Amino acid sequence: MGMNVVEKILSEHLISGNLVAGEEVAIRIDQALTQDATGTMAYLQFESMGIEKVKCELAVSYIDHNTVQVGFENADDHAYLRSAAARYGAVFSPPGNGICHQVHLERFGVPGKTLLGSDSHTPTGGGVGMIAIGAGGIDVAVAMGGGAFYLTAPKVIKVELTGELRPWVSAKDVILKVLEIFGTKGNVGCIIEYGGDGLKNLEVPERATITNMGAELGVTTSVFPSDDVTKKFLAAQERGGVWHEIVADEDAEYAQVVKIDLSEVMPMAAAPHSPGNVVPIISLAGKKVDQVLIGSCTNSSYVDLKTVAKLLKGKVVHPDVSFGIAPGSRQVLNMLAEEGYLSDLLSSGARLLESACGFCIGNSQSPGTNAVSLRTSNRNFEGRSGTPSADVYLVSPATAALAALRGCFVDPEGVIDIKYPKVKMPKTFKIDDSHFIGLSREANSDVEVVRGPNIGVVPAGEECAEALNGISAIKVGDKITTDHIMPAGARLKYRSNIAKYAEFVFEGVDPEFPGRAALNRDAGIANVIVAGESYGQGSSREHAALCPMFLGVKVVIAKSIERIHMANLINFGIVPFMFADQSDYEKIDQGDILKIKGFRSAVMGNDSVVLRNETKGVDIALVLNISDRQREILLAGGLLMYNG
Ligand code: MIC
Ligand code: SF4
Repeated sequence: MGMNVVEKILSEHLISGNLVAGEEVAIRIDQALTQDATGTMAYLQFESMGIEKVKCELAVSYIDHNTVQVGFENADDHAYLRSAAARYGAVFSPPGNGICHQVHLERFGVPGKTLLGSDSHTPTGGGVGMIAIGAGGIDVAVAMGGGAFYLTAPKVIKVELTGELRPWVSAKDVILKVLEIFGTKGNVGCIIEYGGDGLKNLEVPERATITNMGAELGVTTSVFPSDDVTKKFLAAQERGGVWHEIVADEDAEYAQVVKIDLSEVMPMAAAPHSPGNVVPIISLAGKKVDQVLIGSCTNSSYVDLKTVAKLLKGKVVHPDVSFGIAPGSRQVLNMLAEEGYLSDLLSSGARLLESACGFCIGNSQSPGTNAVSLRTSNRNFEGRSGTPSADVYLVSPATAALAALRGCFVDPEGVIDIKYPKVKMPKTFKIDDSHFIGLSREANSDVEVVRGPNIGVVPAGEECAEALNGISAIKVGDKITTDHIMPAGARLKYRSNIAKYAEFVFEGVDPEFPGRAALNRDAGIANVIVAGESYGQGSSREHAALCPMFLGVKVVIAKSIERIHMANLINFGIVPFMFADQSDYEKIDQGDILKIKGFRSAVMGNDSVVLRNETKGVDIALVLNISDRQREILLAGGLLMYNG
């Protein structure tokens, strides 16, 4: 039987288990990526494992999230990460180099390799034919130490692309179409593999936009084959030597095949407040816009920004619009500058933002009260921009540029006075690796790791207790994202300081939660989080498990939990139960006393799980659908304790 691209790469990396959808398998990781917001914890955990040096082929430590540096904390984090990279043999990408996913694609991505990154948009690497997966920092730390990564063997879904995109329609519209088809929930345990004739019409940066925002589907990752288009991209990055072909066999099988004719895709937007809330741009035409921001790891490539520059050349953006651009990398910014496109953008009224996550993570450029903001990024969760009342729409760079010009949503297909500039890929990119530190990847045990006052310690987990004596400390609804659980933006600077960061758990949902939870914890009562569907959507930030653990959360009971968050909960000893019958969600209110007699034994898998709601006098059946290895981790009180 023939193999698809996913099977080809995974089978070459398989350490244990069978590649049968739904089974737990362990794979070897070739490359690891961290960014500063999750990287400090990842490196602190790496250090606490007592590993002397990075053992996978390549680890790159990027600084791209916390670059605002209000106060000493961010700079302390940077110094810690820079010294830790030198000490343990990782490559360090300093602030200014660009957004991790864009830079990794340009300079380090290799077809057929596995990449594990402590960031949910790591699947961007699927654009060059990698199996690139987002995970919690501790899983990445284990991989950097040469350990395996455990995942559920995926169900592989083929998205077959035919035809060619029309003018004004771009890769962003394709992934929005995919989101419209699959939605943001219910795709756990799947990998999307793109194929079909239409592939030849999609360049690598376009492919990367598609795999990047595949994260919003909740799939494990997305991947494109490595073909002539990939070869051309790598050659243009002067890395042609790493290319080899990886395409699906003719008789490869898939769990499901979905067809998309690229010529039928229309300009789209994800409307507030979910990337899955997809509508055609034409339905928004005329709606007033206050802010337009172009950038983020989804749409900040050279071609993206050049398209915008060509559209805006010689014109001035609407006076009511605040317009910002954040080129994804130093390479992109330098090329735009050298070729004059940056000047076109600046003359049009663009505010040049740092080549970093910036507005996307909500640590700058928050829109005004009730403002309408158009962004080319990948997430528009309520409040993520820093302004809870703002309406954020996710769109393509071309759609964003037109809105900046006219001050309102414009249906591009109705535009007659501006011609769509079809920008070609450059034959060569501007290569300058001089700003990376430690490309030799040699560890140096003489380097002293710098630990400023913002660098905390990793809190220890506690062994699983015999019985659960708990309280429903908070009850939340469906689609609670990690941004709800652990806000980023202004709070990002506390990522290395768990005790401080824990003061902001559920800040935008229920600011009283941390105080209440800490009181329960100190009284010896276990905190339980009760949630609806798709709990923990979004980011890979393990702080969304680590900080609740610090506040004494022992159990989450939900209708469903997203993949990365589920793994993070287990890694920090929080038991992720599901309702056996989803309607039992109604039988628990906040403040109810909850008990499980044989808690430890239930975690072991010996007993069925019955939760007693003492306040309501009812029993509720729960399920714990995890592997034996995960049960052991929970019993030990988390992965660090399990690894000893
Ligand atoms: C995000 O886009 O939400 C982030 C910030 O990049 C996160 C990582 C983090 O929280 O540090 C992600 O996507 O994993
Ligand atoms: Fe950075 Fe935004 Fe990409 Fe996350 S989604 S890595 S915050 S640019």
